[in-house]
Amino acid sequence: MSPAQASQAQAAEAYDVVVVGAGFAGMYMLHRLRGLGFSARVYEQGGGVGGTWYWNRYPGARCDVESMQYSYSFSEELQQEWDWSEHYAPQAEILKYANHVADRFDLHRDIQFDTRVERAVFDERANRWSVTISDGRAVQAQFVVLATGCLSNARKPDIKGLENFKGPVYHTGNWPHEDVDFTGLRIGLIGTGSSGIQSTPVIAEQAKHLTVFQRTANFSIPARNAALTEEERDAFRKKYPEIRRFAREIARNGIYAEQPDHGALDDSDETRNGKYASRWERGGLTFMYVYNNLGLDRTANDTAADFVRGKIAEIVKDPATAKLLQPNSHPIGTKRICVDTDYFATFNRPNVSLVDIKSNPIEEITASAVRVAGKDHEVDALVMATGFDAMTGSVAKIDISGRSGEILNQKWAEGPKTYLGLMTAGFPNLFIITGPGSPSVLSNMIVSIEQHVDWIADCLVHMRKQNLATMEAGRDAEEKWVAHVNEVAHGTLYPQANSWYMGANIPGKPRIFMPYIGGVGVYRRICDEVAAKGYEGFVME
Ligand code: N01
Repeated sequence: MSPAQASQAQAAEAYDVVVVGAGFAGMYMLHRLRGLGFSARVYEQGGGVGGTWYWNRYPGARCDVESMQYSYSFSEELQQEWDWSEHYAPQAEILKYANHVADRFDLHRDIQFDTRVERAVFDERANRWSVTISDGRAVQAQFVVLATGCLSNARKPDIKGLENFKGPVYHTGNWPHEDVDFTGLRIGLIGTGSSGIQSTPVIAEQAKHLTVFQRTANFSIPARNAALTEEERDAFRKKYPEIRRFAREIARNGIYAEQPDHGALDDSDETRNGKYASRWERGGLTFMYVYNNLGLDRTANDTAADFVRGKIAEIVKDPATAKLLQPNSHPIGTKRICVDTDYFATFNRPNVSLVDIKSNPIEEITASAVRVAGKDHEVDALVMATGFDAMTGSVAKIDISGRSGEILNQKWAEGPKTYLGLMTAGFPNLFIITGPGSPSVLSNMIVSIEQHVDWIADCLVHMRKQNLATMEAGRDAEEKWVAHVNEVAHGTLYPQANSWYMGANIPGKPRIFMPYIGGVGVYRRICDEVAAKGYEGFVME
């Protein structure tokens, strides 16, 4: 290196850690790093913190995990002082909470907004990452943490003629920041996952007419959302130590709830249906926890699926519409179960219609209509509730080059490979928060985020103490972990669904069950044991 180059290199902006993304993962990572004395810079493509809650502003957007649990646990003061207004907080309130956290812990000063990370290249001689950001600069860092989110790469489907549509086209995952008023308009909504199911009843109340285009009918459980009383909040707060410990160590999915102790077929039909009915009345994701084998045994699963199909038939007055809304293509729970407010009842409204695009796919979108089976459904605006390139989509948008110039997108072309979901071999000092191969999207995300951030933080402290320059996943450990993740998944019913967990919603994406389904408690113990054994399976130098 010439003296000029050396002084230029010295002048380059350098940090111990670059964090990509200022959602809940990036925010907490920054907080921990600063507390440990590491220099860190966060780059965030949005104009503010909050990640998924910054982008997903569609009508009816809420979390499907109760807010008292879908919240940070790392600060006792924070969890005691914040008042959630409802059991399931609306998007705006969760975003307000994210901003409150950023203010309270003074995070903004180390976050650069409206900035994408375009490229990250590992320099083997210097053991440093060179990170190119969208303003054209390259910054240096010893470590890069991808806190890019699992459902952050919104996907507009490739439907013939979409570019010819004259009205506005919205995507639920990238909703405008200003109010969108559907009053007096005819709206076409494509997609019936969680986003479509949450937005349908709200749009129906405003629109002159709403036409829902359904490819796959989905299971949905009523949320039974309600305001939280001060007594309920108090009771929760007093119980937080137990709730948080349970969520981290015992619950499979990081949610404090009663755990089932027997299978669906162990009960009589009458008892079983009584239990389903009481869960249905209670509402929420925990519908699936009534028995311990609903995700494992198809016959057991069918009993729960039949119950929900029966409820749909009870709610929806037109038998043909009810039949279309009854899911039959996958076992219940193997696609993310939805949680709704009045979704099925919305189809009883005179201004709502359902169009089956499974038997007759959309032929074309014209300037003013969606054409199905030769019929033009006239619409003024389109809402795409068509989901995300999940788990790997946002990582893939960054051009990442590791040891010997290996390209991450090429390495993952046949499916993502990681060790513990935290690192991928050949890419030293690059961590992923809630990456593929970890419980991630199968869990209460904040529980998984905190676990990963704490594990990474401990690891960086260990490296600093031991004066280690690099850490990376060992190839053998990675192969074994990938095989284990697959084996566990294939012991369940999950791979039977064409879900985004499987990459099945993206044409050409490899069909691999991406998250680790072993449960957050089990997974945490594995990660802790690996660390206790001197980061077994990782190569540290
Ligand atoms: O996306 P999805 P989402 N033509 O992928 C359809 C979380 N989340 O945004 O099933 C026609 O689930 C697609 O049809 P099919 C939650 O984890 C949470 O709703 O592929 N249709 C499907 O119906 C959730 O699981 C909350 O046949 C097309 C829909 O679009 C995840 O985010 C709220 C199509 C996409 O459903 C994703 O949910 C919202 C095409 N070309 C989201 N392409 C809560 O916390 C896709 N579809 C409550």
